[in-house]
Amino acid sequence: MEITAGSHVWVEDQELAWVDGVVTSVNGNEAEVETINGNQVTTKLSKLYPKDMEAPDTGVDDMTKLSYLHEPAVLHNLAIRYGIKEIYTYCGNILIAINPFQAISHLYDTKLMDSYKGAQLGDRSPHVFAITDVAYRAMNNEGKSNSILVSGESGAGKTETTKMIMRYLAYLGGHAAAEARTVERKVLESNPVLEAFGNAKTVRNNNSSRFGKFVEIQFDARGQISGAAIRTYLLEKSRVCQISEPERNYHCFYLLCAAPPKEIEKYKLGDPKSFHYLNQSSCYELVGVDDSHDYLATKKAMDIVGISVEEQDAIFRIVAAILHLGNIAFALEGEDSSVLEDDKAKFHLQVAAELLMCDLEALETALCKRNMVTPEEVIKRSLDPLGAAISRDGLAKTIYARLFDWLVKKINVSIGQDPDSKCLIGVLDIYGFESFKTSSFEQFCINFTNEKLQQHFNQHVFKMEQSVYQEEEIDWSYIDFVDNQDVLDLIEKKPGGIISLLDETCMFPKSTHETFAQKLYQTFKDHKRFVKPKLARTEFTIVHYAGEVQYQCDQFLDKNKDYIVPEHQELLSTSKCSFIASLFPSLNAETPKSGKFSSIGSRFKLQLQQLMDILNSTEPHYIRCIKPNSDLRPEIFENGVLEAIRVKCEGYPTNRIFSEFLERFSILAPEVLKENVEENVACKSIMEKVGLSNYQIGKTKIFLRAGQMAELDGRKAKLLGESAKVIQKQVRSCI
Ligand code: AOV
Ligand code: MG
Repeated sequence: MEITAGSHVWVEDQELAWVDGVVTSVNGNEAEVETINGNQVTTKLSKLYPKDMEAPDTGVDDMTKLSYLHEPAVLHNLAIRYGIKEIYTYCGNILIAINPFQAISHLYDTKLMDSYKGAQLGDRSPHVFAITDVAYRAMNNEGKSNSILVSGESGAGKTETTKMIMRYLAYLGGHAAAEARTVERKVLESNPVLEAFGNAKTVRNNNSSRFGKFVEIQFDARGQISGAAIRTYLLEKSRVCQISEPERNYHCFYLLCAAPPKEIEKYKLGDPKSFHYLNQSSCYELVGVDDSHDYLATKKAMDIVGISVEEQDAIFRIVAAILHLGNIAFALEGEDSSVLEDDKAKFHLQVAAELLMCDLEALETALCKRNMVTPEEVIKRSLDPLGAAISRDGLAKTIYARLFDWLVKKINVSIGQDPDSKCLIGVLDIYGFESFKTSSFEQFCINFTNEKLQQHFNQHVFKMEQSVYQEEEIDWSYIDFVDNQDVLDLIEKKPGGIISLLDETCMFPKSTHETFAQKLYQTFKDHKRFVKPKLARTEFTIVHYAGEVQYQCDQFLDKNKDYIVPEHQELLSTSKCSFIASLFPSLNAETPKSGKFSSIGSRFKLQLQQLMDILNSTEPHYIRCIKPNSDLRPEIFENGVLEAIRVKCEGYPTNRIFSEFLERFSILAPEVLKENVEENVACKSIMEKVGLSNYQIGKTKIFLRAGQMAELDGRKAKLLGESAKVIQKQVRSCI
């Protein structure tokens, strides 16, 4: 569209992201703009976006109703709605949810649920219930599985949204009789249990999920919930032993430290500040969270999901044992051996052994020594203090990870699967995109997941567009869309991708993180999604769809190795606590030989592929969550929504029913209305007269390329401006 003096435009602003204004003059390819906050800005014409002066002041509840589908228009619309506490907006079939960071009254109550039941999408204001209702109805009517995929950066509101979806599904598919309601109650109460053990405060979110979750809710032929399965993905293990300011460890540790005195005494706990695994950060409490209340709430939820009192005791005993393990400090003895540092360390060793119900000396040996197997004999070799601390942390992480897996398995058994269920609704809540000061292997896996999901999303949006075009019988065959396949290849291609190279490096005994980094630099020096930062020796940057993330390779090798020290395995499999022993079943011929390399990265990749296969067999529905900041500028990672819009823009982002189009633009060619032709012909005539091509005429609508609507509006404004001048002239000449 031609931008001239007098055009209403959006111009980029440091603080506000975008600000609107009026062009006062144009000089070559630069323009002067007077913004509404009174500033004069000089900027390139190409950086200006036309503002739709006909857009309603209260915003639109579906972004596809916007005439101009560009970033400022989209953000402005979301901002208007957010301002009036409308956190949900559609973009076609996609629901956009902006995190309100406060409870909005009645937004999720039963009365509201009633009102969404059976309503068509768009009949009522946008809501997570509406999308869920569509999925549920589609499943019932078509007998096909559906899925609801929730995405967005860390802290955007995915987990909260997922819980609302599950609540609404329990409402729709719930049982009338109280005794039959156990399935849905268990499904809902699995959330607080898994959050206590799998969520933690991070820089981005006080209740950040540190694992991915796919909940499959099964329904019987009458549409009632008959079972459920929860799959989880890669829990962040490193957090158990290592946290940095201002983060916290997993919630369960703090909950337990705030337990009633009887428990505190039983587990010999005390102030969280006294535990190494917790005091690496000075954050112990969370605003608005009462740990002692949550401890009891978690136990109650455990009751409901079917975890017995004895099991609960064993679980919290393990949690306490991990805290005590962390306090076992080592000192150097002789040249390269280690001993317990002091009496404090001895005390914690003793308590840890008691709680784990294993032999005290065996525990100490397992921490400080390693078996060296030679053809003749087994020699015990001492570890130095650093080696012993790594050994200790490894043990703590393994126990925690096994405990988490146990919880998931237990919940699944307790809820029960319905073998006869034909249809299910899957709800996906993964960890959102992350970039920290130091991003490690965990962030690499998390962001890889998000890339996978983004690809699924792109393809889905593209398919949806195609189906609209098909319905209207317009030609779409030449529309191409940009994909993130190149990033995925970089990460997961076999052979040659980062995960493959990492596995190779791990199997080669002399490798270090430096040789790994060198290998990456060599292999991907021309890859446009891979950057070697200047002066970097062990860092690399991936240009993700959502932005650049710099990864630190230091711990990639260790973290990729799925390995349990045989001495640890041996120790815990002989624990007198049957619960603990069961977490460490003796190795049999089928499990990989201990010591043999098995890769976390490759297994994760496989799991993700299986997840994608499941998702591809369902009808997907998308919810994109946005985390706003004070001026609602999405942080760099919130490109998801814009990405959807970009995919849309590759095709025909705007369409209008013929009559609407004529009403808005017939002024550009008034003669067409007089000719008494068909509406579609009239639309065509207008486009021809204005000199626009590449648009398409469907059966009931005209489809416009990006920018064409603005062009038409520009012409109209000019025409109105000219006729206004003519009128002014006429008026003046009359006076
Ligand atoms: P996430 O799941 O997307 O992040 P959460 O769902 O945990 O984000 O949301 C973060 C916080 O935002 C919550 O703890 C709530 O305080 C608040 N919040 C989110 N949605 C709502 C809502 N609909 N109404 C009120 N408050 C809300 V991460 O798990 O970090 O990627 O890994
Ligand atoms: Mg979450």
